[in-house]
Order: sequence, then structure tokens, then C-alpha cells
Amino acid sequence: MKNASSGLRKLIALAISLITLTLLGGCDVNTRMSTFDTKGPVAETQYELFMITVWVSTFIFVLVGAFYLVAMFKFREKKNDTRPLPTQGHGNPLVEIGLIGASILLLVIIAVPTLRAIWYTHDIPFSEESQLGEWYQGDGLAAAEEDNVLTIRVNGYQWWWAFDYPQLGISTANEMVIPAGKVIRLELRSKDVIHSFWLPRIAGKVDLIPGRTNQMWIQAGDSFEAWQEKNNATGTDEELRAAYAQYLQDEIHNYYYGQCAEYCGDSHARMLFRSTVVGDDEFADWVSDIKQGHTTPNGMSWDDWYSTLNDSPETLSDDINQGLNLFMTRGKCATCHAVNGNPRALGVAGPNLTKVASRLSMAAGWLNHRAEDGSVDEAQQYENFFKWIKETDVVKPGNRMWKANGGGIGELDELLTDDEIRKISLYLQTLK
Ligand code: HEC
Ligand SMILES: [Cu+2]
Repeated sequence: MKNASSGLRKLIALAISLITLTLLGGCDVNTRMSTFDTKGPVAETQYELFMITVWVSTFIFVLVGAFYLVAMFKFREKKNDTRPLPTQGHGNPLVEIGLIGASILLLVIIAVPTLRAIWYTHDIPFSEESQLGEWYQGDGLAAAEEDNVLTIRVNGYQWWWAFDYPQLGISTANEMVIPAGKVIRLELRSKDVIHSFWLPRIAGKVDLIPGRTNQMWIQAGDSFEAWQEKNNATGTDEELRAAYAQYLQDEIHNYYYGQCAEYCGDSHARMLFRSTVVGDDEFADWVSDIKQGHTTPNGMSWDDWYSTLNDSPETLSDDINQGLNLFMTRGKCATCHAVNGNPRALGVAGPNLTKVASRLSMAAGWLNHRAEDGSVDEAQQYENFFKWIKETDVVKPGNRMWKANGGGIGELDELLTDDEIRKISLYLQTLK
């Protein structure tokens, strides 16, 4: 009986070890949201701090484990053991004070770099190269802002993100476009409950708290100086600049994955976001595209389009014009969504849809239509738009497009036919 149960116990222990090993095999440090594969000084500082803590903890673990094992083997009861209990070393002042001292020392070893990292990631470093006047060649920059770094206001909503660029007069949603290698200041606010901004490979995490403005800074990739130092780069200034530009191009320009990291209600797990890191010129082009917004599908002025809609709507009979019509009228879309250029689409309760068709995901990163080569998969995008409008509550339970305080599209089933949803989706696909 005794033998059978100890055999069973061994079997269970073996099974647990095997399952654990198999599960650990699933851990991959090179995933798209890995904190081990850092791309910038903030995430790197946080990674280094993490590793210090890991080493200190490992040291304690090994030491305590070793004492434990020695005690276990040396003093274990043997067959026909007649030895008395070993002497009990309870309350030895030397040992106790020594252990307290050692604990304090280890905590200090962790505390000093922790405090340094907190200050470092909070205070925006001075960087001449990052001043807007130095690198931003696009439009809309006030002279007073030339000495400042780019500021982005991150607004958390249940369950999506608005990114405002106040110095440039633009807003976007869910996909934050930023220039590579520049220090950027983030102002973090929430419109409802507490959220948390986490862009693992670049920086994380700072909470967005209602009624409060938090601040952090990020930088995708190293600064020129830091890059030079790390690579011991030598050469003429021109060569160095070219090599640095190449580094940004090859290693930093990319599409990064982020996530709300503070439980915030029904669809918290579906509150993702993305960040596209681009070069200075591409960034300036993007800003001017957003500023300019969209024209009417048939190239009329917006005033003409609206008077045609009034006087002879039958002339706006193709799918795209009808899609726009539905977007502005029965679909109620423009009450919550803004589309730059369109003077009557000014809603603010939902994401700004300017250039929404150029984004590689939608519904705060939950529906993906990024093809493998990094371009928009248009067939998938159409499907995503359609599904989102048709059954937004299924895609993201509880979301505020479906269930607003009055005015949501929850009853849309009766309002729009599948054919009308098709037209709206086709119209949305023109917003690129
Ligand atoms: C009551 C306000 C409201 C109305 C009306 C509304 N929306 Fe939305 N919409 C939202 C909100 C809020 C979100 C963000 C939902 C989320 O991701 O949690 C959203 C998200 C979207 C998105 C995804 C945008 C992105 O960047 O991920 C699209 C596209 C969209 N809506 C299209 C429409 C269309 C088309 C209509 C009309 C049929 C419409 N919306 C009507 C509030 C609204
Ligand atoms: Cu959230």
C-alpha cells in the first residue's frame, strides 16, 4: 500500500515537471510585446532595473535554498535513528542581526537604481535634436513651440485611445504615429476610469487617471549620442549621421503593439493600441494629410455636396456617395465621429476617423488587417468594417458605440440593412 502511493506521488511529480517544462517552452522573449527586446532608453532602463531585481532575488533564492537542502539532508531521520534532536539555534543575536543587516543591504541595492530609474523616466531629458524646430519641417508649428519637444496627449476612453498633437493641431486614434529617435513628451489623461499606457518595447506603464494629468516621456530608438557611445562609432560627422539614420531605418522604424494595462471594464482586454514609428519626413507628410482631411467622393466642394444631397439625392446614387449619405444621416455615425475636411462630421464621442482606412487595425487594435508585408489587407479591412458596424457588441462587448447613454447604434439592426452597411464600409475604405 505504502509503495503504491509513493509510486503514484512520483508519477504526479514527474507529470507536473513535464507539464511545467512544456508550458515554459511557450515563453518566447522575442514576441511583438516583449519587454526583453527593448527599442529605446525608457524601456531599456526598465529592463535593466528588472534584471537587477532578478539577480538579487536569484541570489537570495539560491542561498536560502542551499541552507534548506543542507538542513534537510543532514538532519533527516534515518532508519532506526537514535540520535537526539539537534541543538536548536533559536534567537542567536549574531545570526538575527546579521540577517536583518543583509536584508537591508539587498533592499538598498534594489532601491537606489529604482529611484534613479523613476526620476530618469519621469523628467524629460534635454535634447536639442528633439526640439521641434530642429527636425519638424511640416506645417502648423507655432514659433513658440520650436524649442519644445513633441507633446502628445493620450486620452484613455472605455475602450479606445485618442492621441492629440496640440502643437500641430491634429488628433488621431488608436494608432499613434511618432518620429524615430526623438524624445517625446506624453500627457496622460482619462475620460472615464483608470487606464494604463503600456507600449512594452518602447516604454511602460503609466496610469491614466480621471481628473489628473500624468506625464512620461518616450523615445523610439537611441539618440545620436547614445547610439554613438553604444557602438563606439567613429568617422566623419557625415558618415556617423548616415550610419545613425540607417540604424533608425533598419532597427527602429516599425509597427509596435501596445495595450491598456489596468483593468477598466467589459472590453478592457480588447483595448489595445499601436504605434507606428517613422522618419521625420514621413511624419511631416502624415501630419499634413491628417490636417487636410478628406474631400467628397466625387470631388465636389462639401457645400455643393450637401446641397446636392438636399436637392437631388438621386444623383448621388453610387455606393460610395450613398455610403457617405448613410454615414451622415441614418447611420448617425457623424454624431460621434469626426472626419477632417467634412464640415459636418464633428463628433467627439468616438475615435477620429480621418485616414481610418490607412490604419492597419481598428476597434482599438482588436480587429487586425495588416498584411504580412506591413500594408493594408483591403479585403480583410472591408470585412472588419462590415462586422464592426453590423455587430459591434459582439466584437467588443459593452462598447460605447453600441451602448452610449442614449444615441448608441444598438438598435441599428432595424435601422440599416446589410446592403447599407456594405455601402458605409466601402465609403470608410476611401478614407485613406
Ligand atoms: C454613440 C456614438 C457612436 C456612434 C453613433 C457611432 N460610433 Fe463608431 N465608435 C464609437 C466609439 C465610442 C468607438 C470606439 C469603440 C471601441 O473601440 O471601444 C467607435 C469606433 C468606431 C470605429 C473604429 C475606429 C478605430 O479607430 O478603431 C469605426 C470605423 C466606427 N466607429 C464607425 C462608425 C460608423 C460607420 C458609424 C455609423 C454606422 C458609427 N461608428 C457610429 C462611437 C460611435
Ligand atoms: Cu483601459
